[in-house]
Amino acid sequence: MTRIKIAIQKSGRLNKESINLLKECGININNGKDQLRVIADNYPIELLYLRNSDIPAYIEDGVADIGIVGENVIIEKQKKVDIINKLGFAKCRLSLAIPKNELAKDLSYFQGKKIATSYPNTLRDFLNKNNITADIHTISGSVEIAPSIGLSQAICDLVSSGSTLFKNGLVESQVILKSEAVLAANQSLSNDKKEILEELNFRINSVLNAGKTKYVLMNVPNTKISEVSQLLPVLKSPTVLPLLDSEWSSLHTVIPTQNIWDNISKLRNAGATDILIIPIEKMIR
Ligand code: PRT
Repeated sequence: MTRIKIAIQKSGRLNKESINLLKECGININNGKDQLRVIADNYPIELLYLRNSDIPAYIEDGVADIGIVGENVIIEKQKKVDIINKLGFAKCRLSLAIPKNELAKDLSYFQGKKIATSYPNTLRDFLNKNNITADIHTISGSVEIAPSIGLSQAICDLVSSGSTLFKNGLVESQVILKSEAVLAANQSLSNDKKEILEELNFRINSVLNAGKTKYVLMNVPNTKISEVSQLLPVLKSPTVLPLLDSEWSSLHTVIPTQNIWDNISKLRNAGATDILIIPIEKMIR
């Protein structure tokens, strides 16, 4: 039987959400302690637990067929893999940062400066594209302390909340790229494996779409149904069911989680009451 091999991070920021996503896709993952390879018993997939930074090379080489990995790592490692889907977690940006008392009005500030980073390839490409020549100093960790110990005048590192920069007296000056976890694939998968990947990606989309939306039920006076319906960013058209009280109806629909409170306020103002907001587990489209 053909199985697809998926690489996921062994431990670190991507590990938990990668496993959760596969579980949400209905894949049984029974992890033994310290197991580095796990075969699912209800889906043709084998999990390989690897380091995030090694995953792009393993996918390119075909050691793994697919993988869940930070997009920034694929770019930095300059590996040729296909990005199949963006997964919406581990969001961050790779940014240039400088001591907070410095003023960098534009990129020319970095001309001739020493910049510490763990992302030399991405930084070099960015500086070359912008005709800036700087001294790139590659270090493998604790990049944020480089300016305070006199190692560099600026840094280029991943930022999510910004608190690490703040704690180290640095400010973000320029975003180089935005990244999130992605599903990536080897560029020459067999047709059998492509089929397995297609089904997996279909399930992933159903999980991701469900997270982006809520199921909403509300009571609406019959005289207001048309007004309320016009406010709904619905899939097709809302479901309207009669209530025992013949002057009222129950209206069911799906609305985006983003800006949900703005939408709910508009619905209330238009006459909807008793509004229930319910999570959706999967959305098949
Ligand atoms: O060892 P392995 O190779 O498996 O993992 P890794 O070295 O890649 O490290 P890990 O697990 O820390 O990060 C995995 C991936 O998570 C990264 O490649 C990114 O794609 C993503 N990610 C998202 C982040 C962050 N957010 C992040 N904030 N990776 C690192 N950071 C670090 C950053 O380097 C800095 O030190 O967190 C600090 C900044 O965070 P804030 O919140 O203070 O801004």
